Amino acid sequence: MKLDDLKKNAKEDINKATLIKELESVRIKYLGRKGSLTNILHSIGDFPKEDRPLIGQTANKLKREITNLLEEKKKYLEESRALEWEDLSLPGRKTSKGSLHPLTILSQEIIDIFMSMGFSVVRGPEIETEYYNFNALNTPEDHPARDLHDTFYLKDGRLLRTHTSPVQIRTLEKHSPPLRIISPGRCYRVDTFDPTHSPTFVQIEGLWVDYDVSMSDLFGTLELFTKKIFGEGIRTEFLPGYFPFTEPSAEVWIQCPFCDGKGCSVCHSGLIEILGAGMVHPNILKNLGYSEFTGFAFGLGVDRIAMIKYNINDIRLFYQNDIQFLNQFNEIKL
Ligand code: FA5
Repeated sequence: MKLDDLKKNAKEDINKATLIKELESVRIKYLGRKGSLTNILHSIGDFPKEDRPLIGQTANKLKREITNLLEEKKKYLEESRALEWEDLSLPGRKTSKGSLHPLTILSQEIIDIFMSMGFSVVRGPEIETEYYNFNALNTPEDHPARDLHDTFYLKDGRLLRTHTSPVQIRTLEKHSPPLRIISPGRCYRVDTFDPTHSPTFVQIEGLWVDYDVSMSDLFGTLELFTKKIFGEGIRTEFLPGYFPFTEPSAEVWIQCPFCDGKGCSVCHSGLIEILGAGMVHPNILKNLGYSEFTGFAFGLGVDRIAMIKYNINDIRLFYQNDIQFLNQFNEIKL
């Protein structure tokens, strides 16, 4: 066969091939051990001596050409086969649905409850100065209450806030009463992990300052809040408390859902403390120039409320990022 004819036939065969196995047959036909081009290359010695170099060169060039065409076609067939296999009618792959963290979900629910009572939301920094975290809140350096609020200090003397109460001062410095605010955010303390304590936790501060706000307004507001968040049947205890920045002070404790108030390894006493509160200390209002006003404040622990509401007996679960635990909150809609 003439090389020109062989070239033409090989090109036609390559063009016609629609499957990779057909292409392989074409390769064998021309370039295999007994292929027609291989035969020509093997029989060069049979040609007259003077023709051999030209025939050899042309045949080798043709071999390269056919090899390249075969490669190109193979690539093309592989790519189109990949497309063929993509069955667009198949249902899409299911992506797993994420969810908001339970503490975020609950914070939002609590914010909504207080907003419905006319509170607006303000935010404060997590890195605080000693002044706002302690001194401005009637807690000077040698005050014993500081022992309960040991925290993490930065080299420059600032600290990770131990509660959201500094926002009370920051707000009153900027805005004069009457005002009603809540302030959600993360807090830090050198508290060892146990079922109800974590070194980092979420609080929501509340502050209501007006001309004649009283302790009964505080109780009414918090009672309405606990009923909205836990339901009408919840047993709430208002117990006396102590905070340097409120006078008088109170704490709200909720019956432990894990032992029905009998006492267990989570609560020890049958009750779980969810918040601290009280009437804003007159010194604080006086220092800010608002002596004619009264007010109440509270700081509630979102983690503890989440434990009770979602029946979670260990606060650590909120901070372990266990996907199975977090997935349970997928269905809770804000
Ligand atoms: C305070 O932090 C006060 N700032 C609250 C306050 C605000 C009082 C305004 C008066 C006026 P206390 O240390 O009790 O108070 O903390 C309040 C709530 O935060 C607790 O009831 C608890 O629910 C939560 N809490 C405190 N420490 C932790 C902790 N280590 N882990 C989880 N929750 C905590």
